[in-house]
Amino acid sequence: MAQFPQLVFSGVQPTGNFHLGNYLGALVKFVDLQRSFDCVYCVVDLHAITMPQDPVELTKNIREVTAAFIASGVDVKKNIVFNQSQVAEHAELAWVFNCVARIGWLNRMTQFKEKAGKDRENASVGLYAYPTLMAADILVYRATHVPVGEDQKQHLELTRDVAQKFNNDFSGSIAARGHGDAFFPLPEPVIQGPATRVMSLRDGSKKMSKSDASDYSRINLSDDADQIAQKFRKAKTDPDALPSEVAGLAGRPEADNLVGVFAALNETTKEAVLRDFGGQNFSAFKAALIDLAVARLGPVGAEMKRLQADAAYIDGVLRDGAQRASAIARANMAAVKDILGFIR
Ligand code: AQP
Repeated sequence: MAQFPQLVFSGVQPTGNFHLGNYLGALVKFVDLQRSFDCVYCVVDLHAITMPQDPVELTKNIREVTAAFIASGVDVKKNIVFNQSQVAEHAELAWVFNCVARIGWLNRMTQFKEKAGKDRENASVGLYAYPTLMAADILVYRATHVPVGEDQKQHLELTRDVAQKFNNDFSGSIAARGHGDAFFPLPEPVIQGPATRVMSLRDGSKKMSKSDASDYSRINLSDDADQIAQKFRKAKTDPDALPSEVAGLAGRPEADNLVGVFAALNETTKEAVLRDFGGQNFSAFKAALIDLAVARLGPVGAEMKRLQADAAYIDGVLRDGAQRASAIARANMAAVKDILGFIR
């Protein structure tokens, strides 16, 4: 298959309650990857409206996610940072992909089943087509690497299927226009580290989530030191001491989750954490976890607040990013139109 220049793309929904799972599952990797790759980081506001949104809150949340990117260390000069709705080619390519993807593929998507719940007939068409828009987000830049949490693995697989089917269906036209044997790369998910799936602090079997009704289930990036401490202190655990080896975490989802969070925040492994804390009870471990979390997240939250107070700056970052993103997306979309046989 053709070689593609390496490019990272990832997106975060501006749906409020930006939390520790989003931070460790996505943002920390965004910052790591910018050292070795060109990166495009997007606030996916078109995805946000697949569920009901209050317009005033949505505007605030777009700025909150952008502030979280910058406060976490994403370099907005080196990388492209923008909100999705400013680059029309995302929606345009998503339509093409709606005609490439098969209904059977979308019917298998577990996120739709979870979010639509029992009232499936009343879910928006956009929620159902979410994965084809996500495929367009990535492929409109012909991105090769996508840092995400584990929950997005299935959507990434669908993105690869869409890319492959497009390349197959239009192989003659792709070759005739000088693109070799493939127009789209098959993007690789980047899912690694001890916190690819951070779980709820109230229930170790549920993902930490923005939409959980209980604020005690998650650490928000906007939480202050007292809130972080209180939430970890109240976090569900079990009566046993911590094990000395990772195998001892099996069947103990809450303990496993807190050890994983500690390891990710401390940039180490679960093995190393258990070497230090094995045999200790949770109160000692939680005290150390609180100190670590406050030291690591406190400055990020404070910087987010400072940035959010300057809406003009954030909006300027997004506008500048959108112009740079548009230049790439427009060229790729023009090539897609030629491949499809559209007149332009
Ligand atoms: N619990 C998590 N652990 C690790 N990574 C996570 N991500 C989300 N939750 C966790 C990753 O964060 C990135 C941005 O996610 P998104 O904004 O697209 O979010 P989402 O999946 O809608 O976030 P939530 O909290 O799960 O929202 P709701 O409650 O609406 O379902 C992605 O890379 C995602 O993998």
